[in-house]
Amino acid sequence: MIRNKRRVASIGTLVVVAFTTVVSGAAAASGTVLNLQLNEPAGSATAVDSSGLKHDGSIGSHVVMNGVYAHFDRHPPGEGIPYGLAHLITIPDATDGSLDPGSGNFTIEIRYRTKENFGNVLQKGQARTVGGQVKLQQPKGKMSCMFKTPQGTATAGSGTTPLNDNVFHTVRCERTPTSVTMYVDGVRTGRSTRSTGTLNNTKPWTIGGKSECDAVQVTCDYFAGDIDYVTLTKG
Ligand SMILES: [Ca+2]
Repeated sequence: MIRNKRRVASIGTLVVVAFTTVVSGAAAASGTVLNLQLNEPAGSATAVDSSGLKHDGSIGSHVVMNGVYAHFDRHPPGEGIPYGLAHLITIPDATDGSLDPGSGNFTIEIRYRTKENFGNVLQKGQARTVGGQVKLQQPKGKMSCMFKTPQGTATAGSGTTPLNDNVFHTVRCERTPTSVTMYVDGVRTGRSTRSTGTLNNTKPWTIGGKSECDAVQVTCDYFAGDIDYVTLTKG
C-alpha cells in the first residue's frame, strides 16, 4: 500500500513538472516584457531593458540622461519642426509579438514629471496604423491611456486634476480584453469598460512623441519633462 501511494505521488510530481514546462514555454511573452529604468549615465545611446528579453531602446540625441531619469527638452506643438527619432527613446517592435498587447491583459506603468500641458508620453502605433495603437498622452496636463483597434477603443484618464505640477507621478494603465483602467499614484482615476479586440502592429514603442509626424501641419506631439521608468507587463 505504501509503495503504491509513493508511486501515485511521484506520478503526480511528474505531471506538475510537465505542466509547468508547458506553461513557461507558452508564456515566453508574459510577465514583464519591457523594463526601462532609464538610469543610464549622460551620453548613453542605449536604454537597457532589464526584463531579460533584450528589448533595448535607442536614446535620441535630444534626450539627456543623468543616471536617474531621462530628460526630454521642450518643443511646443506650434514649433512645427520634426526631429525624427532624435527627441525620442525608441524600442523596435519585437517580431515574436512580445511587445504587442494582443488580445489579453497588458499593463503599462510609468513614473514621470512635467510642467507642460501637451505631449505624447508613450505610444506604439499612430492613428492610421494597421493593427491598432496604444497611446499615453497628456493634453491639458491630464493623462489619458487609449487602446484602439478596428474592433474597439477604450480610454481611461487621470481625472479632473492636472498632473503637470512638475512633481513625479506614477501612472499605471491596466488593459484587459474588456476594460482599460488608470491608477495615478496608486489611486484609481478612470475606467472604460469597452472591448478592444486584438492589438498587434509592426510599429516601435516610442517614448516622448511620434516617430512619424503628421505631415500637413507638422505635429509630432513631443513630450517635455522627465521620465524615471517605463515598464510593460503582459498577462
Ligand atoms: Ca530611473
